[in-house]
Amino acid sequence: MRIKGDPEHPMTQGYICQKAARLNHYQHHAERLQTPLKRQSDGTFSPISWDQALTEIAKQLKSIRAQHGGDAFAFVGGGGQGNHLGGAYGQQLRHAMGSRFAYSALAQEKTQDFWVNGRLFGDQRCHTTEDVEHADYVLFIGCNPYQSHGIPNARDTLKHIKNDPARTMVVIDPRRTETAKMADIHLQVKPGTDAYLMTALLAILVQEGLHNVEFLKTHCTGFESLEPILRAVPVADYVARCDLDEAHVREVARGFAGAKRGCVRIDLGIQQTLHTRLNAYLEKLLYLVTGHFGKIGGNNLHAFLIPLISHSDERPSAKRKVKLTAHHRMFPISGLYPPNILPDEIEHPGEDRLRAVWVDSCNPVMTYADSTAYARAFGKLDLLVVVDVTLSETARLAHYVLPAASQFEKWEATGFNLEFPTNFFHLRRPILSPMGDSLPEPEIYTRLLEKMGEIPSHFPILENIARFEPNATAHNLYLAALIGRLKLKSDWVRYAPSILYRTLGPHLPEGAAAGAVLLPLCIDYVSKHEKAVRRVGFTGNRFTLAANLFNAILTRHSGTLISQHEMQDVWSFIRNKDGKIHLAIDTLIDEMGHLNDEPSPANEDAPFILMAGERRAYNANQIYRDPAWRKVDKEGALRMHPEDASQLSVADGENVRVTSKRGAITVSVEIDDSVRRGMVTLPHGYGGLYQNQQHGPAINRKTVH
Ligand SMILES: Nc1nc2c(c(=O)[nH]1)N[C@H]1C(S)=C(S)[C@@H](COP(=O)(O)OP(=O)(O)OC[C@H]3O[C@@H](n4cnc5c(=O)[nH]c(N)nc54)[C@H](O)[C@@H]3O)O[C@H]1N2
Ligand SMILES: Nc1nc2c(c(=O)[nH]1)N[C@H]1C(S)=C(S)[C@@H](COP(=O)(O)OP(=O)(O)OC[C@H]3O[C@@H](n4cnc5c(=O)[nH]c(N)nc54)[C@H](O)[C@@H]3O)O[C@H]1N2
Ligand SMILES: [Mo]
Repeated sequence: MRIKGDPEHPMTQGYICQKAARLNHYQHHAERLQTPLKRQSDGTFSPISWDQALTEIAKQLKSIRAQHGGDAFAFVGGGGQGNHLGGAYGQQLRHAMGSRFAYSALAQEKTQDFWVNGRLFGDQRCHTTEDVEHADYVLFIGCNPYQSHGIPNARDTLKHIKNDPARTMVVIDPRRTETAKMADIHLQVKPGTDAYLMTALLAILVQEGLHNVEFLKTHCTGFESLEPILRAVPVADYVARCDLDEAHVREVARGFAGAKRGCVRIDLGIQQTLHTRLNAYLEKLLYLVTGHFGKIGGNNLHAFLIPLISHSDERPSAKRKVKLTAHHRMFPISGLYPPNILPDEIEHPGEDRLRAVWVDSCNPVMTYADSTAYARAFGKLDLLVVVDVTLSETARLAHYVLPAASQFEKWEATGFNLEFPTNFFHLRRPILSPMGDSLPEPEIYTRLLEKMGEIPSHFPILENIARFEPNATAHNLYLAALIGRLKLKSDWVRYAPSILYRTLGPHLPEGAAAGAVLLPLCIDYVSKHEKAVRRVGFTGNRFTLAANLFNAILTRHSGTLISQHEMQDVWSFIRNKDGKIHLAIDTLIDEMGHLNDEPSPANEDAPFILMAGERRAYNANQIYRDPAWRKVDKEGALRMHPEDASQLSVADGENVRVTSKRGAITVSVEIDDSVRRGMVTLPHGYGGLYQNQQHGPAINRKTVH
């Protein structure tokens, strides 16, 4: 009937973002999938039963595995925005196939960041977070939290900073965004030049002696490799590249260094542009060189319950086997391969090409770069299966489409719990029954593994024990039996989620079977963060503490705090043996020192820089299908500065053609003086088909490569 925030939620206290408030449009519309579909030879889809679908798919997967080996298979996606619980179940299929190829959008936007974390902190899972809420000096670089909500309770948090004269908000963005309008200082940087700007900021810090010598000495190694390069940076030249005023840049460097509690928040504006890997390094150096790390209001490492990524160091060593892709010879970062190479890996002429792709919770044909290449490559696969709630553009190309229950219709959770020092978890319960024959992912993958013969349909010992141990706070006997079974049958370790789901799951309260996979994660969490878990009120001995945490997650329907760390715990999260942050990343220091040798990108043929993927009031990646939810900006207009528009004699609302090296699309213009001159912006998440009509620009079809 209506969606409201939950005041009982321990983190949000009832704050919700504009997308959440309209979630009904995502799950309640005319194009929800209701049954499994099989593509016929004439290209149309026929509804089939789950049994037929999974039997046929299992047979084909096994035959591909037998003939070509597991690496002919890739798993793509596996958890989007807010639906990460299914991911744990989905990855089992990749293990069953014996494939190492996991592709996801994370490897399009964030793996350079994870890679740098690996070098600095010793493990790619050392993920950093920012305590904007308590900072008195915040640098927002290439992000617009007012619209995208990348920080908790974004609009309230921004308002507090704005209204407090003692706190300073700096926004570095080529557009005067909704966030920039609330800022004390807006550096309207030229798009793509952030590496110059951040290097200049660091150079000013070092050249003016504003760096935190004590912090660098106590907590870091390698500053001596960085320092001479920064001392030599010609600040004025670098700032000129960014088309900014040097005095403003110096003011920001000094303000940030002098702040008591400073932090940096970044996102796509520096992650999907030029120099992305160097950018990841530089933004981290900003808070490390000033010592705004490991304290309230600073940047920190944090604990997490669901491990969304793994650690995969690409450097060859005796212990490590790195699986390179067949065509691009690309290594994984955090266990993930980058989507941009996927079409080539499928179209690769060798015997070792990809032949089967499984897509879950993502829509590569729309969201990964170069839609045309995706559509062409997917057409060459022996098997394409898509698990989705709707007949997405990717699903339209699939051999089989499997209908997932929506996030209102199943137990779900996000793994984006990236808070420090206090962290939370929210297992959301279903409030509606699955539409039609749709099923939650845990059920889909478990049935498929059974069909493939990877796991039996019954585990008598475990089922019996689970039945006789109904008290959810004490799973000791069950766990002992599970560990015993897995020791005897080590092949099953990789299927632990489905085994827990089938055996313990049915005995969990309110049908929360899908939550069974959280039990081992709680045990792991408690073993790593026992004191922090106790600090938020959990009790119990070595065995029951984790069960109590698990039980609270299952039963506290508004979510629960799971841990509260002390600030100094941050240092124990660092994985380098010496406990220090290793600042010297030679390749990046070299790149930083040579930025000035790079020619400015030539733009004679293309006078405009396109930002292809802005977050706005009415986009939500490719998740909302029915355009009826958009009250304004229905067409996803191209934003253009008034002087640029008048030079081109274009009026507001008029159609223009946007042409890039790749091709062209027609879009309508919105004249808007918040964009820089010479820059135009298009929104992400439009261009999808609904009732066979395209709504707004499909940006990855023509404009991006
Ligand atoms: N409303 C809405 N919210 C969303 C999403 C959505 O689709 N809609 N998607 C979610 C997802 S998956 C993500 S990853 C986040 C992304 O969240 P954000 O990164 O905050 O959002 P964007 O609008 O993509 O980009 C941020 C800013 O980068 C600026 N920018 C562009 N080029 C440059 C540049 O060269 N330098 C600098 N410094 N800035 C630049 C843009 O003007 C923009 O204001 O949002 C999440 N939240
Ligand atoms: N040009 C350009 N391209 C971009 C971006 C950009 O800014 N510009 N942004 C990039 C970024 S940051 C991201 S994160 C990606 C996002 O792109 P993707 O990773 O492809 O994710 P979504 O667009 O969120 O697509 C989610 C799909 O999951 C389906 N879905 C929703 N709920 C469920 C569920 O419970 N189960 C299942 N099985 N499916 C479900 C939806 O129907 C939808 O088809 O796009 C990237 N692509
Ligand atoms: Mo994203």
